[in-house]
Amino acid sequence: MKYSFLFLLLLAGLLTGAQSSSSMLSDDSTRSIELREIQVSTTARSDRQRMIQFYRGNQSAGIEDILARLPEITLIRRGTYGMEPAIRSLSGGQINVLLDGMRIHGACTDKMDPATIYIEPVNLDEVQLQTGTQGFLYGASIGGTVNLKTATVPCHNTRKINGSVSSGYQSAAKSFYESLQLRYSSGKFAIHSSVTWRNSEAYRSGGGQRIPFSQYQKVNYSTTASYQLNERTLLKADYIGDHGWNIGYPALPMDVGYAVARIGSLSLQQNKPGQRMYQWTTKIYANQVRHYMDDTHRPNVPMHMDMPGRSLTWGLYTEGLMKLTRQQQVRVIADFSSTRLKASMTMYENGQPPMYMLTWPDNRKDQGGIGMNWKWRADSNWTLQSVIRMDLISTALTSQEAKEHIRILGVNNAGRLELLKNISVTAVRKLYPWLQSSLSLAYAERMPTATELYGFYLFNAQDGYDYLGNPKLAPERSLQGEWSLQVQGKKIRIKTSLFYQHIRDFISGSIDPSFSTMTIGAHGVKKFSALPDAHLTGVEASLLFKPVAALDFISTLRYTRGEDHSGDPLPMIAPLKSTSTIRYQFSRFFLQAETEAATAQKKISNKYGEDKTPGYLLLHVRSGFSFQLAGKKTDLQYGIENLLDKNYHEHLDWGNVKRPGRNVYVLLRVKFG
Ligand SMILES: [Cu+2]
Repeated sequence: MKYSFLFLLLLAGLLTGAQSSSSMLSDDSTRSIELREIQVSTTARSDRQRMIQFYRGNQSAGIEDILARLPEITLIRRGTYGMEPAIRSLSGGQINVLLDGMRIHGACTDKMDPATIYIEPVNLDEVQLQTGTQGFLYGASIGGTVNLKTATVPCHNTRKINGSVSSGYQSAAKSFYESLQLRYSSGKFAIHSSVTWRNSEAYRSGGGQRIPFSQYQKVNYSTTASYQLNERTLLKADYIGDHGWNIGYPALPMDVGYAVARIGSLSLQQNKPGQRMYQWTTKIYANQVRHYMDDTHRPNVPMHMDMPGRSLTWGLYTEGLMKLTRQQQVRVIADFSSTRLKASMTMYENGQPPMYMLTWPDNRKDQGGIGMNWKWRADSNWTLQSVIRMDLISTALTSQEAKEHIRILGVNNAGRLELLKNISVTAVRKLYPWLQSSLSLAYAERMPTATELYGFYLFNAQDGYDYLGNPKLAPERSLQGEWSLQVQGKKIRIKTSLFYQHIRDFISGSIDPSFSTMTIGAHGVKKFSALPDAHLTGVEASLLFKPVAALDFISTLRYTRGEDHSGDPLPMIAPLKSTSTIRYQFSRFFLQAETEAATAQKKISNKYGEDKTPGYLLLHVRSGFSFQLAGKKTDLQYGIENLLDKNYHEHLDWGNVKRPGRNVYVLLRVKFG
């Protein structure tokens, strides 16, 4: 019975797919947080809009602070900057991190540069987050997708330059934040540019100790130009440049001397191009990341090393949303991308000639896929949804030198060709007008990463082992389910989700005594291999309560457990964490108080060298108001984070490096034009 139902769903999905149609991205299982400032508040305030202030508590904060507030996301921290996002404890190659639908591969073998660092919150429009059961529409993944959507500027015939200038200061790291935004539009043409500069010194942790090598400096600039070809068609060109230098990573043995990313794209957006088509976007893009690690500022370096890396990606996709019937819609996507990676290490030992080797032997990954999200509102109480994705992925070593490196691992032909299949079905049932239940089931696969396939003596500072790739690794496969309940009242919304995930051929490093270490002081060599299985179970809950117009209360909670086949806890699993915010808004003034609490994490991975992490409770207060300054609309925001100056670290913080202590911040923004 169950199976025939599933089969019917699949069949229906395939049939509608042939006609190319799909479902809205903003469905129940997608969490998207709009961050754009509301210019004119003609629309009713939605829950999502009510969350805006919560997610952007501190206007000078980076993307990472916004992501950290999503209950589904945890961040693996190796430095103040460049924290690596994880969705429900899955990270790296298990999830997709996209910028406006574009793939970007970091150029650092030590994961210092996740793609999230290239978007400044001033340019961010929306964080689209899809968890495991539906998160593979844009690419094979077992853990989901985070897509950071940047703001677009509508074409108006204003012929006036407008924009804003912001300036901020934070006391814990004596950091400065300066940002300028400019917009211009004349009829069919619009242009939007921004530049942001951040300069942060080594911060002080709770109790007042300075954390060495926690400083960073960066400049990010972006330009978006759009031209209205006709009433329904917009041609858009985007460019983002990001330069970072002197970026410290206190939990790693090296810092970043210089890192640069160049990200460009050209897209064609059609609004209602056909009777049944809502929108169609076609985009071609290319990006390049260069990354130079530096250990020259570190004391007592046994052997100085140069470690440059680079990545080059280009790709294209076409994506559309169509309405099949009054009850059915379908989103379809076809995409291709190609990524080239290379990273090397040169070691300088006193009195010896320099030693050179590849850490990411030159490699290429080509990926092409098609995906579809079909949604059927069967009646007023039932909605059914199916996401299907197929990817053909080929990887290869691209130089003779690279092949010679990998031959040391005992593999002659390291090229791979894989067909990856991802599918999910979701049923949403309205039980009462105020109560909705949703159940999702999915099968997903993901390709091993370049590091897992071809990594060559990559030192992991967390467990102290040199890691070797394994070109023969099978794709990870996952069976997962998610059940959510949502209560929706006039003044209250409560959502809870339970999820379970069973991963086969779980990729993990295991000690290989047949290799000797390269890094001085390393405990040994681990080779990536597949554990028979691992599983993750978790719960998330959120509460939005608005008793009166001036008051908002928002609270979130999350808890995840992960174990491998032998019952040992998986590494990098955050403990129970809860955040609560109360916000009072009166006219142009607001006052906000927040708590952030985590329990101790005692379920630790000894194999991965983890230790127990104590729990903590933090308190933040924020306030702000707007006023006219010389006729310009001005916002002043200020607050104190970690008011109690708690000396703490989170379980996902490598090296137990303490987080910032009491931080007083102030931000002034003047709008003009
Ligand atoms: Cu690096």
